[in-house]
Amino acid sequence: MNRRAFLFHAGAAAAVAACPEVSSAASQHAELVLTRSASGAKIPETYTGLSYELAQLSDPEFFSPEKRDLAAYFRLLSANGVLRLGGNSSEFCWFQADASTPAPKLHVPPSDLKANWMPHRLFAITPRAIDNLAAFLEAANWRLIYGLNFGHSNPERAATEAAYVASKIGSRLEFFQIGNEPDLYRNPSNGTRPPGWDFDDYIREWTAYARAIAARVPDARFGGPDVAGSSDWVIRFGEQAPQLIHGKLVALTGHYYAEGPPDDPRVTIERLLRPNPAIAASMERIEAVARPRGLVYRMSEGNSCYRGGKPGMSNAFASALWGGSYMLEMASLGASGVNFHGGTASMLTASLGDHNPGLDAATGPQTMRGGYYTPIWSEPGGPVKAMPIFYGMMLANQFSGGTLLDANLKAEGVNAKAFAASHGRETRVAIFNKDAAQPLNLTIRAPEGLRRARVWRLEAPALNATEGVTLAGAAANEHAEWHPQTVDTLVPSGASVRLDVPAASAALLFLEEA
Ligand code: BDP
Repeated sequence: MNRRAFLFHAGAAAAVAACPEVSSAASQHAELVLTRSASGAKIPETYTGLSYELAQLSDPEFFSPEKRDLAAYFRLLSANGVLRLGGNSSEFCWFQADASTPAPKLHVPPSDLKANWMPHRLFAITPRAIDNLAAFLEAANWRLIYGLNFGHSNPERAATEAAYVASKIGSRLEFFQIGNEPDLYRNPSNGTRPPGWDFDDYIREWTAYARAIAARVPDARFGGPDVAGSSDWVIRFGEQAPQLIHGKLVALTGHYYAEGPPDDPRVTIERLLRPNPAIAASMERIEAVARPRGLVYRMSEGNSCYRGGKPGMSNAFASALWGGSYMLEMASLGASGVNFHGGTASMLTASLGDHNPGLDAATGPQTMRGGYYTPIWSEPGGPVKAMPIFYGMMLANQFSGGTLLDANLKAEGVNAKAFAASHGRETRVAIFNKDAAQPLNLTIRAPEGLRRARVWRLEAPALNATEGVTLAGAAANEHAEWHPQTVDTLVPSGASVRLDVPAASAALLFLEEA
């Protein structure tokens, strides 16, 4: 099966309304009306997340309290974020409890190695890596979703690893996941299970693992199925798993890569920024199963472009507008969180069977060697750096803990999205003008009279700029120090305020009630 068959994939049906009569520079008069939402849905404090390969732990010092700048970057992104560990590499990781623990047998895929996109080696995880991870999470004040090997392991190994993880991570452990993208296991490019292996096999095997883990860790909680793209698997899992493990399932999870693969010439910034109606359609089906069962849905791994990202897009400003807007779109559809995938180039390349199609397709010389979508750049020996998408995530994170408002944007012919949430007497409004050419001249109508309005802007020299991205006029330094530098003040008139949002930029408004 082709990854492009993703249910969540940006489909050809997505279209931006074209407006040929309007000259590209003309400012579009648009209106945004904010109203209290009947649902009054709250965005969790833990909404913002990052995802890393589990194999990142094969270097026990990668997540450790000594990584002060990395922990500071996590804190800058969110005061209460969630780190998810998993990815393809998790199916090749094994917990080396002590020197006598035998390594599992390396699974060699039945198909041609070159055509197989799973790792081709094992990664040992030692107790020291988990101890360091616990201290890192403490320093960052983040929580953890831990993904266990389900590809090439057994319930006993998983239970031993889970018991150690639970004992060290304690209350910072959100839940365990078992397996990564099991809906792709039977594909030849994956080869984790034989062709014909299907959901019924999955849920049977999954239950055996979950029960073995619960026997060792009585208060263990679980999320799943962490699929690549099958909403049907999410729905069936949500219907069946709760009874099978008696209330220990807390979250439904799935992945979302907007585009891919990077060597497909049709994968462009323009296509990335188009609206994708399939997101809302899938979320509606999933929420209908999740809500009545007291479950939440988290997008546990994803980014702008699968197979390691596309240079000039995934590491460019376009990804910031896409990522920030996607996070808030998912929040408005009821998601409990979003984890964007990243990490070091070597681990992300290993997760793909040492393929690096992004680098192969690059048109110019590249400073990055893979993993173009990573929100935080942290290569061995180098400084830690925020990538463009990080700033889009920072903007979206300002909505964490807020109560969603309905944001009705009328901006005909402009590819723009708006979201709003109230935080006590302050309303925060995000406007993403993803249109490459048309600025927005916006009138915003708030539900209450306004006293003050401040604006942070998310900007860069161009959509494909890989440098020079700023939020509120500032970029973070290598120690993750960032302070708003340019904060525009607007003068409200009653409950309205005017705001210009240039083409290819975003704005975050802080509206204070009178
Ligand atoms: C996902 C895998 C992850 C990969 C990523 C990618 O879970 O390990 O790194 O895709 O393709 O399917 O970039």
